[in-house]
Amino acid sequence: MTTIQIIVTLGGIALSGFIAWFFWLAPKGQTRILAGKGGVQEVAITVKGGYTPDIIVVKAGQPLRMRFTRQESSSCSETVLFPDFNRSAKLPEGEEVVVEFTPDKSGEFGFQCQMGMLRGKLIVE
Ligand SMILES: [Cu+2]
Repeated sequence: MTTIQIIVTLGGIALSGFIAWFFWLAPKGQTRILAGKGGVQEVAITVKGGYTPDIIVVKAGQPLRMRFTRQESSSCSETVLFPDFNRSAKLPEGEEVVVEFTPDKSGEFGFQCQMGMLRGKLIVE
């Protein structure tokens, strides 16, 4: 084989590996939050029939600021609860509500509306 053929073959293998990873192995639906200026991990969450994004990946030990905006009048979603962090917040329709705390333990922690019908997950690494 010539050098060119070897490069093309290796390139092909790398490409199919990437495609396999992309379609089958890459985590789906997770939103990874990176700390911005001041070291705060900040994310805007829309509440409308659910939480968007609903699976949020953050780092432990860095402040987390979640800006909730509820875009519906259904009473189901008017309160969001973080039972593992002892936090809850009322979400008036159309208003931005900030929930802020520093996740200090790693693991997966759910958040939800009062009745547990809407659910999201905080993954702390
Ligand atoms: Cu509910």
